[in-house]
Amino acid sequence: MNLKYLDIKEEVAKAIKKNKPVVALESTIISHGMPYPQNVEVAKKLEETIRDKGAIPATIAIINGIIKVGLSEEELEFMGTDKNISKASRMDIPVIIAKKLNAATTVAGTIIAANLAGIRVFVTGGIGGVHKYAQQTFDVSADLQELAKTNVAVVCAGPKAILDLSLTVEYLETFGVPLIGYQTDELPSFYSRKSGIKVPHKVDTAEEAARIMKTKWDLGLQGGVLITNPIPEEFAMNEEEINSIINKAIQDSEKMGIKGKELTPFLLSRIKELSKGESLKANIALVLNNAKVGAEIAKEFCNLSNF
Ligand code: PSU
Ligand code: MN
Repeated sequence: MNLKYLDIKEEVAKAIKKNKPVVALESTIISHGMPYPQNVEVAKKLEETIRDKGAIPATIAIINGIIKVGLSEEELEFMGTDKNISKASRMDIPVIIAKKLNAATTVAGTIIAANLAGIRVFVTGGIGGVHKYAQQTFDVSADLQELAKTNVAVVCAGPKAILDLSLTVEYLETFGVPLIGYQTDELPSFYSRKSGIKVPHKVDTAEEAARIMKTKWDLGLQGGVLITNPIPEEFAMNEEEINSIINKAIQDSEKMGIKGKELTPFLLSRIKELSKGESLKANIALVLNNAKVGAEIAKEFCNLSNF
């Protein structure tokens, strides 16, 4: 890897070098997942939450063609307000860098950057996955392929409920990604704690999650670990209500012919409108909750490697 493409913030680089806990955060959630000003507020609050738990946050984005690992407050603000920020998944990264452009990194993009920097834990809201009707559209997020091959653990609140959860679980199984329920037997579905789908494995503590990561990589098994942490009960949305809103949003996207990388941001913003802002509140609560768990796992993982 040519280091000229990577700029790791000093505080983050020091922590990585000393094997102190670091948690990566994505920027697509800021630039394309939430409206201003909540996006910037959440980005800052996520970093604060991780610090309060004793880990160092590293929000990741591509700015002027450089992969930045750890952003300043101004850069967070920029990612939340600038209108010319695209969305970088694996396929986009070389183009954005070569053309010296700005882009927010998706889950896949953030996993790649975290791995290059040597960060093993990454916190987000929900991952991309197999979309509903993927049998016809072939729309499967590159997030799943990245989890299959790159050694970063991702803490999320489940695949977004806009997806086909059963097909997403099948895909992860085929590609050998350990799918873990954090203190739950049931796959959480982002806005709600339920899905009716069992997770193959459950952990009760952050230490257990860290041990699974370490064991996987000690064995030379390439790829990530997906830890799904349910939204706190008090913020969970009624499943039937949110599902009917999601279906309406999907119908709207079909009518408008929205496809490819535009689809996920469109659905998230339409769901927010249709739920009168309730989905945004849930989204904020779940991602902050994931930050707490992610920081704990990062600490435990460092402890395991230090002894
Ligand atoms: N989860 C959220 N908000 C988001 C996303 C996930 O709560 O904005 C983003 C992530 O960056 C994820 C991306 O990687 O959506 C998936 O996009 P696609 O389906 O185009 O791969
Ligand atoms: Mn897609």
